[in-house]
Order: sequence, then C-alpha cells, then structure tokens
Amino acid sequence: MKLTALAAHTPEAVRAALAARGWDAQPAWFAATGVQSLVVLLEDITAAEREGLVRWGAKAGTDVLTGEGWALVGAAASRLAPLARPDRVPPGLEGLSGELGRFLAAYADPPRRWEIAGRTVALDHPVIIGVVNVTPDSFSDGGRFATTDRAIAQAERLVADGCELLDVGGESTRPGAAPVPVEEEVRRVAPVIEQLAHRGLGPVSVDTRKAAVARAAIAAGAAVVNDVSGLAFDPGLARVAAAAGVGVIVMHMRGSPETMDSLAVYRHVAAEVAAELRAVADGAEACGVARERLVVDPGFGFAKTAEQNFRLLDELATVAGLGYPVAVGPSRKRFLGAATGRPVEDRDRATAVACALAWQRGARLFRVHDAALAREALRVAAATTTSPA
Ligand code: PMM
Repeated sequence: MKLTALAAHTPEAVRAALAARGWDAQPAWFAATGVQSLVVLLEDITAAEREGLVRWGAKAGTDVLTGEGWALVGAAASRLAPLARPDRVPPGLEGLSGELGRFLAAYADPPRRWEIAGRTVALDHPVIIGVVNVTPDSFSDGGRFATTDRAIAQAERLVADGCELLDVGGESTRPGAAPVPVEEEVRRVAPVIEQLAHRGLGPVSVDTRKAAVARAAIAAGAAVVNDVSGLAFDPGLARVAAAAGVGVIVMHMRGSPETMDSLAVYRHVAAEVAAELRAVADGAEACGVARERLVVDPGFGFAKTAEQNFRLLDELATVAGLGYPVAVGPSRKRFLGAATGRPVEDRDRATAVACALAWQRGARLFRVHDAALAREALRVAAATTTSPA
C-alpha cells in the first residue's frame, strides 16, 4: 500500500490526482469541488434545528459542534449539498436550505466578472487598483501628488505597471484625519478624473464617502465609487451610484476615521466583518445597486488592531463566502509595519506578500500604491491557481 497526502486547502490536488488517472477536466473539477471539505457556522437556529443537525450529522458521518442557538458543521461540499435542496433536506431543517444553497452556489461558481459603468472587469486574474491620492495629508504618500499634473504622472506610471483601475481620492481617511468639505473634495478630484478620462487612462474609481462628490466624479468620468464608510456616512451615495450604473466597492469599517480605533472590539473578527459587510451589501442592493456591480472589501486598518488585520487576512475566505468579488487594500498599512518593523515608505514588499496571501484566500482586486511589486507577487500567486474547467 502506498499513501500520498494531498493538499486540502483547495480542490486543486484532488483535481490533479483524478486528471492523472485519466479523468476528463470537467468531471475531475466537479468531483474535486465536491470532495473539498467546508466548514460553516450556522447561527440563529432553533433548538429543533440544532437537534436535527446533530441527528443528520451522526447519520451522514460529519462533524457537528453545537451550542445555544448555533451549530458548526464540517463536511465535504457534496455532503452539505442535500441540506441545500428542498427535495432532499431532512424534515425540520427546511429553514436552513435557502442560506446554505446561496453559499454553496457561490462556492461552486464564484463571481468571475465585475460590471462597472461602460465595461466588464474580468476576475480570472488579479486586478490591480492603483492609488492616486489627491490629498495634501495622505499618510502614505504625504501629498506628493497633490497637483493635477503630478496625479496624472502617477496614474501613467500605475497603468504602465499593470493597474486596471485608478482610485482617485481627495479625502484622507487615516486614523484621526479631519473631514474635508464637499466643495474642496470635488475641487481636488474632479479635474484629475476629467484629465484621466480625457487621456484614456483608467477606468477610474472615486474614493469618497459623499454622494455629492460621487455625483461630480461620475460626471467627470468615474466608472466606480469606492466608499470606505460602507455607505454609512452618506445615505444618499448608494442611490447616486445605482442611478448612474457605476461599480461600487463597499468597505468595512466601524465609526469614522476619528472614532474607529476605539471600535476595534471583536469576538471573531472575520465572522463579524463578513456579517457587517453583508448587511452593507444588502443595503446597497435595496437602494438599487445591481449585485453584479458590487465588490466588498474587509477594510484592512479600519477599526482593526494589527492582530485583527492578520486574523482577517488569514480568514479572508469568510468574506469571499459572501459571494461578492473581494477587494483588499493592505497597502503600506500600520499592521504591515507591526510585523516587519518597516516605516510606511518601506512597506511595498510587505504589501506585495499580503496581496499574494489574499489572492490565495479568494481576493481578486488589490488596491496598492506600488503596482510593480504587487504585480510580481500576484503573478506568482496566480500561477499556482489553475482555472476551473
Ligand atoms: N484604504 C484607504 C483608502 N481607501 N479603499 C478601499 N476600498 N480599501 C482600503 O483598504 C482603503 C481604501 C487608506 O489608505 P490610503 O490613505 O493610503 O489611500
């Protein structure tokens, strides 16, 4: 007898083992995703559902850990699938089918495209978003690109280095940063966005929390709105984005840049961030933003301690499990300094590593200041992933 341990963090190893034994690509991929072990935490369940799950687990030979109002189920995807099918689910567990079905559908067929104004962004490869800060006080590049000319030059460099989207922001969101009045923010971002659109650089996203700024930026040519407040700062922003048909990145944070550091209190950071992001995404859809236009971002550095940022990075699959494309913005942030001891101007290597780890855990869009290094790291990471058949 010969035993070989197969890698179990993705379906790739099982697919390869089956392909090596003559299976065709498509059945091999289907079987591999079915064998893949998944763990789901089901909360807000009744006592009867909890007991039903324990009985089902004993019969199905799967692990079910439970407590008051919750159950944690670890099973191969193919074992979970019957629970998601109304015609196969055991009596008493019907109430779980809808949510499980949505999760398994997204697991089997993750989003492969992102619709933004006027075009489709393919997500079968790492998509790099280049940061163009037009702020005099950004923590990471200190306002070096504060004039339009400098912003354009930076944008040209970012595009040459492989960026597929340029994120123009006129308000610093570093901890404790002071808010910028609408007129001033528009004065900073609109001319830059207009110039970028005029020169065919982009598409462009606008990094703003304000509906009025988003409106002006869209009029100037922005195809995406990137809101670090997760639509909490200005309730009008989602409707502006919905009416314009732009892409929307909703980022997780708590409170505001002034207050967020005091709100970094979690019992399980990845689960709570995902739940809060889901509520934001639901709110965006309720305001008319089409699901295929939404991207979620866990908000590294926003209302999280260094340790929480690393937990969140490792458990990013929980955010990807929401079924929306995932963007991350670890670029030059404090938590990377905490691990490396490097100052802000020397964190691009750490950023590139964080991006590569995030790709492996399901992120598809990467907001960075230095695109060349991130691109190299992401090319290596992406080369380990084969496309599903
Ligand atoms: N981080 C910053 C600003 N905007 N947007 C998204 N979607 N995700 C982020 O992580 C994010 C962001 C803060 O960084 P900066 O001041 O260097 O731009």
